[in-house]
Amino acid sequence: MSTERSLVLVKPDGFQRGLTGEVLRRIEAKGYTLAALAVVTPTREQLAAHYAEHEGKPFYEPLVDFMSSGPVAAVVIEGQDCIRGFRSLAGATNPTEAAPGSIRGDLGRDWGQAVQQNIVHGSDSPESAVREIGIWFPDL
Ligand code: IDP
Repeated sequence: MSTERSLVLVKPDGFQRGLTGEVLRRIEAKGYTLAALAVVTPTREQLAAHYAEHEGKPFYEPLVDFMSSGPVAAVVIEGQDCIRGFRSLAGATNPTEAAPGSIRGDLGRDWGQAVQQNIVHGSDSPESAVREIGIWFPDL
């Protein structure tokens, strides 16, 4: 167990629905702290870097369209094992399958769109976290 940082995004669906405060509340209630916070409308270049591992997949273009459709809240959180911990708070990728109690399970909707509009992103490994924090907060 170690203190680490993770990159969290409140995606355009969550931001537009006014769920940013609820996501931040759950992060803070869990005991993680906020190291950086910004509201930005992502550029396609930023998203290409962020989602490089998914390039070529069927949901990639719809995902970039969706993520560039409006503002997101970009957040760096800090805390013990917060990378795995936030993934657990977020729940499974598909909101229909996400466990009740998780952000996606409680608040996410699944209308069978080309892309899952699942409210939040969280880094999936220490390497991803460092890479993603560099994309969203180059000065941090
Ligand atoms: P994660 O966000 O739970 O880590 P990833 O597999 O990294 O999931 O996928 C990134 C994002 O791409 C997901 O959060 C979701 O918005 C979208 N996505 C992933 N897989 C699919 C799919 O099979 N269909 C539609 N959208 C998907």
